[in-house]
Amino acid sequence: VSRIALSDYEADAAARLPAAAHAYIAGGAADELRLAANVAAWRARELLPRVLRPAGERDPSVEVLGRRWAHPVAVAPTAFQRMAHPEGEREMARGAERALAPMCIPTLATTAPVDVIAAAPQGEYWFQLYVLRDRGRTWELINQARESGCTALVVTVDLPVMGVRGRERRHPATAPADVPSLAGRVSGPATPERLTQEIDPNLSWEDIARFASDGGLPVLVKGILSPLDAQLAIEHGAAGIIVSNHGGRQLDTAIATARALPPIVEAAGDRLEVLIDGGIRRGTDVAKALALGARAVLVGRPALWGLAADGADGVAQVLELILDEFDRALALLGVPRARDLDATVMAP
Ligand code: FNR
Ligand code: LAC
Repeated sequence: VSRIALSDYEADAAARLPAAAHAYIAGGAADELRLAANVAAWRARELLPRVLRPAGERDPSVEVLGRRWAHPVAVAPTAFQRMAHPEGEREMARGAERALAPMCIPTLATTAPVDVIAAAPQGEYWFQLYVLRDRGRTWELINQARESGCTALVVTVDLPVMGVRGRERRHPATAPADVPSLAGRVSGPATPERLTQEIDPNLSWEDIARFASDGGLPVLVKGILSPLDAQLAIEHGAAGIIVSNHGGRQLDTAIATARALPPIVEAAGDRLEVLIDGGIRRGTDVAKALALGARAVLVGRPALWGLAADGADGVAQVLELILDEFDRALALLGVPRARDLDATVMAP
């Protein structure tokens, strides 16, 4: 019982990973203020539990994009998972499948989506799209993702350029293996900085509308912080958004996601499904996100800590830990069904 909280996996991963991989995973933008702020913003919100509401039978399931999820925690897309483990995305998929957690497969995966899914075929998969300057290739990626069995397209819109990555510059990494999405496109050392230069910095809302109408999959726009952009997402055909500041890796001092959420939920109404990530480390954080109107949450670094610490077992354990905490939170809040969480359990 040496690992009883997510922070234990963080320490374990830090001890095992080479310096460059650890810097890439743990780092944030510039002064890394957001990284801590995302976590702190969840912690700062107070809960207002109810009592004497029978909680012997609990139901953590939620509905996302018309599909029933066993619980509200998914694995966020994170690039180059072979930096964390030699089997990379395959082990991540096995761990997520075991914990019944949907996994969002990144464009910058070191394993092609079809091979990720083959490793854990019972899982639920989304594809995270970085829109490349090469639109022909971009459409190939969308079509491959759909044909492989991914059920949604998550278009990440907060990386026209990489943020100011101080830790990464001090400990330069190269991608540990080929990135099939960009096969043959990059000569010389495949650093994260170089690979992300293939991403189109001129992406616009018209592109989102095109992916939504022609991609054959529901589109979730990832990286929304302003309610004005939530409104535009509705107007351009998105099925949902992911409130995210990219885990504090892009624009330092951008708003913490827990604080960005309420006005976005209000702007979205029931026309857009709202998910969120950034700094989710405890079951109570999951409960707060749902109480504030999110359908589900994603975890980025914690899944990578589990992967680095113990492969698929570590991923499953990290997810099961946070889910056990969430289950206890439902009982202690007096709200046994996750779907019934609402603002009445949040202190003003
Ligand atoms: C990311 N993130 C990310 N997002 C994305 O859309 N595409 C990507 O390729 C990556 N790559 C990536 C690599 C690493 C190492 C990290 C830590 C993060 C962002 C990720 O999806 C998510 O938004 C954050 O990680 C959520 O914050 P937490 O859970 O890490 O605090
Ligand atoms: C990152 C990119 C690649 O955050 O999403 O490193």
